[in-house]
Amino acid sequence: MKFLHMADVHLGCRRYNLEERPKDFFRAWQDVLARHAIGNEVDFVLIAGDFFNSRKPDPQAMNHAWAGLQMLQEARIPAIAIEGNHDQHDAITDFSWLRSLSQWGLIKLLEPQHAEDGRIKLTAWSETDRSGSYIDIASARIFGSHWYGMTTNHALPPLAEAIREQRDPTRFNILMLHTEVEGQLNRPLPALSIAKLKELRECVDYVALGHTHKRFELDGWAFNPGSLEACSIDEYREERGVYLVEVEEMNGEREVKVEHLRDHVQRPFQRLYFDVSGLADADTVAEGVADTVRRMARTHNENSDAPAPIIEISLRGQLGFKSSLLDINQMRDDAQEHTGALHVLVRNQSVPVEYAVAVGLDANASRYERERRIVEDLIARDARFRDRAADVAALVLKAKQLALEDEDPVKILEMIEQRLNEGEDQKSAEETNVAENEAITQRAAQAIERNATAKSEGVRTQELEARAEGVLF
Ligand SMILES: [Mn+2]
Repeated sequence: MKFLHMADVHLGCRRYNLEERPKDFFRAWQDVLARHAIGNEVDFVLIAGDFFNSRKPDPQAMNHAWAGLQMLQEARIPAIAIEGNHDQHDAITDFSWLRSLSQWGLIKLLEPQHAEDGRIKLTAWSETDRSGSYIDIASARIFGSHWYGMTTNHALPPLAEAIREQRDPTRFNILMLHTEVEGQLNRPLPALSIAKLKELRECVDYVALGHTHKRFELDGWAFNPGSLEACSIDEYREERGVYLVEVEEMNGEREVKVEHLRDHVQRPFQRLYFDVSGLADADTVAEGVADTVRRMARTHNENSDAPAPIIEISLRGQLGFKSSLLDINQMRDDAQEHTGALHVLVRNQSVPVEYAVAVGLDANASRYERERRIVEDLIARDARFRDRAADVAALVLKAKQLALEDEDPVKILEMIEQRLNEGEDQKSAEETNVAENEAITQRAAQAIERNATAKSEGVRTQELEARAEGVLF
């Protein structure tokens, strides 16, 4: 037995409002079907949720769905689907487009029945009703499920109990499940914990996951293929594709071969970074960006069949002038023209220099050191204190410490005044020194000048040099 497991097809996804984007999702879906489902003569295709990008797909998305499902039907390959969060039925009505596709014979939508007492009832697929919770195809028994969102941890035990009763030990039991899994999205409260998922282990031979748009696998038993296309540029680096699964039974031994295929047609993405720190004006930034594009951007050959890339240019660092002076559209148009990209996005993620505090602070710096640096940077913006920002920062933190220790406010004030005055005294002393230094320098300059004059006048140089030395050292 052979089957193809995909998820997150997201037909109708129109990111960046580009005409071409929904077609990208269609091309990926069509290519996967032609090459990996029909090409491998699989027994069935699993679509583990988010077939559509929306529960109300537009007519174009419905055409795309129909065209692909038609291909499968002609090849006599059944498509088994469950709902995902994007195409889940609306609670206020019994109708949904996935249910309609199921009624029309284009997919088999598997849905458990939820009884009022919290128990789950699983019914066998009925070709007359075109509905059911599980179905037998080839040597597999395939169970569907709903999208449970944040309640997945609670929904799973009753589902597992129902599967335990309905599983067929002579078959390869598959559960299709659209869910976020612990450890994959770096969120503090994952919908499904690994421990809860593993409770299914004794009754399920293969968990066909969907939802997370990147490939991951758990214990060679639960598989998440990733989406077919990158739904946003943030996903472009992720590994995504479909699983081709082969199950062979020989003399009571079962061999399961799972292969992740990623070679279907996809829109290429590229992300470039440009650091604006220290650049004097908008023209310099524009020139720098243009240079980066010429050195690093992928260019598209009009004569090739490969799809043109979507390129994102991200401006980073500290911007030393008003960001409104940047001509973002000009940068975008220049990059577009140079690369022949389908689309160029220029995102200004730089920080205005006046807001940039504690830049370059070591990541391991202590809390005190961080606080001190931030206060110091803020103080340094005030010309009156710029020269002694470090001292004033220490003073601010000292005042804070005293306040936290419930010191008398009058005493804190006295301490501040005293320290500030000390600073002033020191400053005036420094100013005196500067004045003295200047006077010395001036005298030295005069001496050298006299020396030069004297030389030209033929006066004995040595004597004058000695005189200059007396002044200088
Ligand atoms: Mn999705």
